[in-house]
Amino acid sequence: MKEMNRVLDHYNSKVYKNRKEHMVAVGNNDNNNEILANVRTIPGIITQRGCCYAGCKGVVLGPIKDAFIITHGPIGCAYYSWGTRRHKAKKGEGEDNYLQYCFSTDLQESDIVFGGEKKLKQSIEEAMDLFHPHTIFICSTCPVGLIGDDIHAVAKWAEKEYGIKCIAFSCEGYKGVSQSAGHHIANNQLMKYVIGEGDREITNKYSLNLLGEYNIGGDGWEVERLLKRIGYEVISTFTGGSSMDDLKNSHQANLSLVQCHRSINYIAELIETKYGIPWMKINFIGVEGTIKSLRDIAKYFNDPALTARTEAVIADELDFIEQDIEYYKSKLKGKTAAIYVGGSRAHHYQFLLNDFGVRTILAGYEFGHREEYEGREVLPFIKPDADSKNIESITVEPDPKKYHLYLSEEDINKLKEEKLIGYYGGMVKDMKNGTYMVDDLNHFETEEFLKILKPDIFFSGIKDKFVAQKAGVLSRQLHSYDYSGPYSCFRGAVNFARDIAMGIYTPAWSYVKAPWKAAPILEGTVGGE
Ligand code: CFN
Ligand code: HCA
Repeated sequence: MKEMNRVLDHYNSKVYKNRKEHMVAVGNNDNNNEILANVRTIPGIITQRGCCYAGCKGVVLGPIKDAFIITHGPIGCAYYSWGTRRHKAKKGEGEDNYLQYCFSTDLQESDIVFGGEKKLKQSIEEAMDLFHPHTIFICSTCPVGLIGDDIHAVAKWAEKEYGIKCIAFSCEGYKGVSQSAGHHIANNQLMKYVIGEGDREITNKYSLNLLGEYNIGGDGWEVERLLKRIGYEVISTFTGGSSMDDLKNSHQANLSLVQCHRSINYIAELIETKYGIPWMKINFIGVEGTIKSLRDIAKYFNDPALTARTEAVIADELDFIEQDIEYYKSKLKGKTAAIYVGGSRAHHYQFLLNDFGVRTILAGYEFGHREEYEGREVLPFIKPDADSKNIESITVEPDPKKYHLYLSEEDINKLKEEKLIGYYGGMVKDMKNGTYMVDDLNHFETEEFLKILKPDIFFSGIKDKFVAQKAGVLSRQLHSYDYSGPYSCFRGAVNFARDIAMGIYTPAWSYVKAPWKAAPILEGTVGGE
């Protein structure tokens, strides 16, 4: 608590009051660990958050390999959302892959004054001439919303003119308070215009959608490799490495798995409502998490042969990494970490750190909602025709609203008694007393917390990486994995541990001295009151 107050004490009273509500001293507050989240950042504070356009174009749409995405706006927006996120994709037989390209209308001042629709049409003509894409996405940036270009009309024109699919996304950067709004906009359009359009023949009765997996550093490929070994078929991954055709066929899967809940839970729920495909929350970050997830999926399908294969693959994968895990545990045990990432990794990666005995002492999301911090009461998924005996400990998170479709009041009470209705999600339940949760951590607070808490590693993104390194604290990027990965599943855990061990034990640290250790520093009050 006192550490938190030392950071807050620098603020004027107004900022103090606001930022205090975004911080929780876990187990040491009168507020039941409640936190303020998903609200706008105080203007002037250097936040790490992205914008609505980044969430729509960069996060959800960007990884779809054969959609030709035009950023309607300044070139800087297009460039920001291109390349750095490290979502990977392989070009399949006869497929396109535009991931290495960055397409933009490059709006100039005169376009802002006279309107940009003409330029957008020209860009589409040029795209058709040079690349002949079957799908074009148009993504708006802030100025487009301000000048009022009708991108949806242009999309309709393109569909008619060229007989292609052209979808417009009104994801102007200023909408919402973070990238989270952009996830919604992207997903809603995919639901409306893409999902359900495919008619691929699917024979495997263990077919899956992998939702909220963007194949950063190859994570999705590693998950898929594992699932395939067991006998599953991944129909679509939203959206890492997927083609439009994969997404169009996602309505044919038997079950959807949700890795990043924050960016995609709405799609899982919509697919369930529209096509009756249930969904299950899983987590393939961390060895223990991966084992539990594989077992939960097997439980859902409830086939002894599949369960046996699951156990055999788990044993084999564990055998493969066992020595490395023991080695890295010996190197990392007892170290401390701070994690500050978008909307789900700040929680998921705590499990992976636990696997190696690394304690998380500070964690927060850029844009997680309260449920990602505090969790919410959830009910196990019940198949409409299932009786309650089959549900056991399946960790699934359905929409509680729909629960009553499947269960009687009596059943609900029985489940409550058996404690099968539990608390799901929420990082707070996995954080030890005496640690801190901070929402929308800014540059100033980052520096202060690093000074006070002195973690061995700070996991975050490119915007604050150098704040940490200049403070003499090892930084690893948990958005892009710097240049590494995959970090998912069993083998990814070893890659992760190797990267941290290399960072901690590099002799380079003997050449770095934090500025405040080398010379006196001036201290002042932020916001000046
Ligand atoms: S890949 Fe995901 S896992 S989608 Fe989301 S909430 Fe971002 S781009 Mo950066 S790394 Fe991050 Fe999550 Fe889901 Fe990535 S923690 S901030 S919008 N995110
Ligand atoms: C985004 C994308 C981002 C940024 C990463 C970072 C990503 O929010 O626009 O700040 O290092 O993962 O690429 O989250």
